[in-house]
Amino acid sequence: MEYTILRPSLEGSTAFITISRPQALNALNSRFFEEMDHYISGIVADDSIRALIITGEGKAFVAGADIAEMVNMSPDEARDFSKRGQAVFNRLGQLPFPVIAAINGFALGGGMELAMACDFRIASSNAKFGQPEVNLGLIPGYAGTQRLPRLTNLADALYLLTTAEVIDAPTALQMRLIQKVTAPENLLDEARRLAGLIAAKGPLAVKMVKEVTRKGFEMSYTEGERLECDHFGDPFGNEGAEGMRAFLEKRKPEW
Ligand code: CO8
Repeated sequence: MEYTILRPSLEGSTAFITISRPQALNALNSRFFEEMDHYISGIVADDSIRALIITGEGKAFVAGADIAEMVNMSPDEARDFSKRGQAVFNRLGQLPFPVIAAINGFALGGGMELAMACDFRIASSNAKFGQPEVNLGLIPGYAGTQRLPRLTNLADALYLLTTAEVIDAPTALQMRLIQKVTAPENLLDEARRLAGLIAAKGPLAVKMVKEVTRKGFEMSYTEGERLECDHFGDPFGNEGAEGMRAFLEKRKPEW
């Protein structure tokens, strides 16, 4: 597939996607979801990739779903658009390596929902966040109503969802919506540094810790604890044995 919106690249074991439709502030349209779905299908089984970084070109990360595409949708078409977007964002979050949102500017509506579908988020100090759907008489459709209260808390989520207030990066950090704020010029290097930290760890352990944490988060505490225990033994005898031996022998592990 020829990408017209995504600009994928690879630096060693770190994959990058730059969303590049700056003339519309990278607004998410059907074509974006087709390309993203195709891209995910291509990298999901690639064992050489240890992290994916998603960023936007220009002054926006993503300024929302494409209002021009949505304006004439029927209720059924809108529901389909929502369902399709949710499915693609779920696939993104389920990739077997960490997905880092590097938020370079506006992350509004569907853009904030995309960022929330990633595993964690770093942002440049000039990034802006918000769920402005109610300004348009809409509600979020890419799981913003569900991920936001889980990432922050019910009151902060309802505050943002009902007032549509646009918040700055320090406020988003305070709400724990994002994990780190950097100077704009350092954003991608910081994302690269984090991807590098991850790439130095046990590959199977990173994959497993993501899967267990994400799956367990959807379960009761007791079920999640059981899931962790079920998987705890898996690295013994292979990657975990090497990691522990390397520690005792005061050397770097060879994964
Ligand atoms: N969709 C389509 N086009 C957009 C969008 C968008 N979300 N955001 C910006 N653009 C376009 C503008 O129309 C403009 O195009 P043109 O040059 O042709 O007029 C271009 O991008 C540049 O934008 P501005 O001139 O407005 O730039 P400013 O710097 O003045 O303002 C803002 C930047 C504040 C970000 C402003 O563009 C804005 O408010 N954008 C809309 C933000 C918004 O409301 N986002 C939420 C959209 S709804 C949504 O995301 C719902 C998600 C769930 C969908 C579920 C499926 C049904």
